[in-house]
Amino acid sequence: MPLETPARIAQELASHGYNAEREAVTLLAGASNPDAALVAAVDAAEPDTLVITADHVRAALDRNATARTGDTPADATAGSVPATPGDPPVSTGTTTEKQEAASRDAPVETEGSGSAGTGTEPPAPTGSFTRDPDRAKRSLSVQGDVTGQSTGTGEYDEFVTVFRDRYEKLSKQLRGRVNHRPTDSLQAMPGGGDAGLVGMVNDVRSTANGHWLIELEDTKGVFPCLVMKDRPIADLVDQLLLDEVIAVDGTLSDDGGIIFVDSLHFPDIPRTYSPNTADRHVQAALISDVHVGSQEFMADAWHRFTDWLHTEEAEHVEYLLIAGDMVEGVGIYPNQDEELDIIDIYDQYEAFSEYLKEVPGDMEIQMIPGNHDAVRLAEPQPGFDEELRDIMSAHDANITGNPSLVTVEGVKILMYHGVSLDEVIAELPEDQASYDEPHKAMFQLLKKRHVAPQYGGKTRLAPEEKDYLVMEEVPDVFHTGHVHKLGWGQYRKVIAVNSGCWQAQTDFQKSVNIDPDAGYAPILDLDTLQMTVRKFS
Ligand code: D5M
Ligand code: FE
Ligand code: ZN
Repeated sequence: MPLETPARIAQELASHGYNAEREAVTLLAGASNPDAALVAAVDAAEPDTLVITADHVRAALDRNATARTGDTPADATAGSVPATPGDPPVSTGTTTEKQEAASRDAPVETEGSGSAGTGTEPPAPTGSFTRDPDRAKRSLSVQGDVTGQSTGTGEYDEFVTVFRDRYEKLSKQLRGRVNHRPTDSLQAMPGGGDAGLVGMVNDVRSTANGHWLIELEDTKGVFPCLVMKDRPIADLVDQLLLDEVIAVDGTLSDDGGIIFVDSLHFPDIPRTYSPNTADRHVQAALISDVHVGSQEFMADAWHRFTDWLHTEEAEHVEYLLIAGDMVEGVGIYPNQDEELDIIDIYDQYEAFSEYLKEVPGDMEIQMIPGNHDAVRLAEPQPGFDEELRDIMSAHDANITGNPSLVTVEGVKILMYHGVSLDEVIAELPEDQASYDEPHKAMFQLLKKRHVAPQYGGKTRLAPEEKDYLVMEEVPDVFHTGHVHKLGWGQYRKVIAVNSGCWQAQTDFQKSVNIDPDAGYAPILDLDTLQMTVRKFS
């Protein structure tokens, strides 16, 4: 079997239990007899080797002239990537502000990748592209990860604690905006004066006259706030979700029993926020929802993606961030088993691990779980347990919980799987949040400074000592998945990206008209925060 593509080579190595550096795979693909070169490289590796490096391959090629020059003519396609359908430029770039145009060309290009071997001329083993080998320049650290920190036992008291923490953190962000009086002192105040309140939205209902009554709760009690329907701020009421923390300013009614609201504030992203950027030209691929184990998992698109990662074009893509739903899981939705390709959850992770091995071994991988993964469903979700980490160990990925604030070369990327997006989209008006523009739903979460404000619907909350779901820090990039729709945009200089999926439409999705954006990889320049989307399907 000729090994014609980098992904095939990576797969072949994976089947021998090896991960490989990108340059190693390129060198192997460039050898005129890649099969022999691969065997020689594996032989050159020490017994405890996990990653086949470019040095292993060079050593093998030097030693093994057969592999380098090829006694047998190489297959016609050897060393080149098969033609890909001439994909049109990605047209789903639903950017709202100045952004890099969507991908202009087909994702997989072999020209210049140094991987083309003709079989008649020995390719120079060092002629492949060289990536920045200086790992010292890389940095990736994680904050706000619940993994190993979970204290929750599910007692009622803990729900009180987590909500109190949410209130404390978000009210701190809002205190400067209004002159907050705790609800008990508001109750004691005479009517008619100015009043400000920071509170959690307890209830929103319309009055008989069409005005809005918002009940806000602080640590002392609840207080009713009335927004008149003819005020411009009445539009903001549509954007409210239960349990989010807001501030209002207004006047107390004559009897002192209600606030007539003049202004309403969300914690929000400061308008003056200036994002962090990396000090060098380096990129990250932001993906999610791989769903290995589903019959609809798009293996071919995945292979094209990982092939591309091995090319010169992807030279600067040094990080791969995966925002949950690695596998399809078992028993997630009714009748899901009818569409399973792999029925055992551990087998699904084994298979996922094999696909992950196609990713160049010298890329850094960061992953968090989603609702299809084998961790608790309630958020914050801890990272994978030891057993699953063992299964996925070859790539030495950085595995943390959902959500995680990941700082990559100075750029703060908030990764969250995105289950709350279903809720935001269901609750808010179409122009504020929809499946076609998932980034707009993300803007709402940024505004509320919380990844899953509303508790009790689809989003399950695990009671913890603190609320891990609050955005205490402003992220530079907000990366989610889950809704299987590609969308990105900028909200007050913060880049929001929903990364699509690698699963074709399921029967359920067909039945409810969800048309997934499958097989795309958003690529983010960490030095400029420009986005490009590449299509592999
Ligand atoms: O869900 C992908 C998207 O599809 C997300 O918006 C939820 C929705 N979805 C998918 N399957 C179902 C079922 N069976 N019921 C309700 N909503 C569903 P993901 O969980 O990432 O596969
Ligand atoms: Fe998913
Ligand atoms: Zn999901």
